[in-house]
Amino acid sequence: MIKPDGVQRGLVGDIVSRFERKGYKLAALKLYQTPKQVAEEHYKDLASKPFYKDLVNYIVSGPVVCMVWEGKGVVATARKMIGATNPLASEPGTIRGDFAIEVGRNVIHGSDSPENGERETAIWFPEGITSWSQTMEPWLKE
Ligand code: RTP
Repeated sequence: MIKPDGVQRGLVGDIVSRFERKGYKLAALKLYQTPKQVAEEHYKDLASKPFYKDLVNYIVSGPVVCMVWEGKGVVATARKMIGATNPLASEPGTIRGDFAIEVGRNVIHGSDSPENGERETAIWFPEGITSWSQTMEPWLKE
């Protein structure tokens, strides 16, 4: 999920492009104004943290871009591409390392396990996602 700061700052294209160029397949994408209860459900494991309220307010402060990416090792590799939670600890070349300074404005969320990827897909895409499996061939040749 590209968080509201990433959308407002015009980073959507760059971020999508990084995952595309890596070779991952975009399975779902939408611009979405998050209802408060969706943000609370997504971050319910952090409900006892002192920053939880600010985090929920941040996520609902503007539209986010929800995405599902597919491919070999995508969850672990996406975490590497995203970088450490605190952008000051993120390596240059990662999304947070390149674009962020504040932990509370760290541009992007990525699922931390395949199981949480499934859980979060159900939260953010309750309408379901349609997988597509065409080869490149029909898009290159008439
Ligand atoms: P995310 O879920 O967004 O990918 O982040 P994460 O796994 O790297 O980090 P997590 O510990 O799950 O925290 C979720 C989000 O909460 C905000 N946060 N603020 N003020 C703080 O100390 C603090 N710590 C975490 C960040 O936006 C973080 O991404």
